[in-house]
Amino acid sequence: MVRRRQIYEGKAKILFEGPEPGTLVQYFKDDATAGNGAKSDVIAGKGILNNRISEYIMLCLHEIGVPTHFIRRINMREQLVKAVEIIPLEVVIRNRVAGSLAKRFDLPEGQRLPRPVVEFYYKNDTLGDPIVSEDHVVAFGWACPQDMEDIVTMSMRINDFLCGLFMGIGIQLVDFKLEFGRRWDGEEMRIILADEISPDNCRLWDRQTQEKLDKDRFRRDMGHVKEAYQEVARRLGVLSENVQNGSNTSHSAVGEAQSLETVQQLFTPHDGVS
Ligand code: ADP
Ligand code: AIR
Ligand code: ASP
Repeated sequence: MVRRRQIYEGKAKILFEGPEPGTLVQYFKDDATAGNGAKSDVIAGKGILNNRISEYIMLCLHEIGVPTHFIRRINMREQLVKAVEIIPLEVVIRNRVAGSLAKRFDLPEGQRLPRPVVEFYYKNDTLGDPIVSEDHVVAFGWACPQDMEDIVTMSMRINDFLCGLFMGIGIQLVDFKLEFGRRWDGEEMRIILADEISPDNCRLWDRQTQEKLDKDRFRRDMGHVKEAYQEVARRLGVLSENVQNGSNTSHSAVGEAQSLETVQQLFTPHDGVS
């Protein structure tokens, strides 16, 4: 087992130095937080599910020509990614009213927006990630107008693709958050998609029942958080064989959750990293 230098520990993930220059290992924890850490808990198995779900989505996006940081999954909790200089923005794309948008304009959650809405939040926990305009972004030097055009174009493309992907598995993509970063190839700079795409940063509602299948279950104390994430992974077809069928003969969500806990205990940071 090789121990690598830890670069950063965030609320949901840890970044380690990668095996080659310009790479990082992204380790998915089971920690869940809301309100920038005001509320926190551990959801056993969440990291494994998010690692898988994000891998699948990043690979699909690569297929349609969206540049991403994803290189390959290393093990149950880790993936190898290209190191980027993160643009300190949370880019939120909304198809329906929910969450902070519902609060800000006192609108009912679920209302369809006539066109997708893109918002930018300054990524700063101390300030509570305040919403910012493109003018703030440019004036404060976080990104230039060309960067912003690239970010919006990529975000809309990702939204179009993901809406279709989730529609195909009976899920409405209500909204989601993206992060982008800069990557240099000699003199040339390219903006690529970074971080993760998972139920931690998407609102996913069952199309038929409107059941929430995302982190709002944790934020709003609704329970069955892990089961909801598992349902997303199951519908995407990324729940591994041992998790779906394993030693556990029960195919209920709870049965799967239990076998998942067993599986995840086998993995610690860096198992399998060569
Ligand atoms: P937070 O920092 O908000 O607590 P996480 O726990 O998810 O969030 O930590 C992951 C951190 O790694 C985030 O700050 C994110 O911006 C950063 N990050 C994601 N992908 C990359 C990458 N390819 N290169 C460098 N940093 C990245
Ligand atoms: N998000 C924003 N900051 C962190 C995250 N995960 C995501 C939420 C939601 C979308 O961005 O998961 O999908 C909009 O969040 P809100 O709270 O602004 O309505
Ligand atoms: N990502 C933020 C946190 O972990 C906000 C959220 O997801 O609700 O606290």
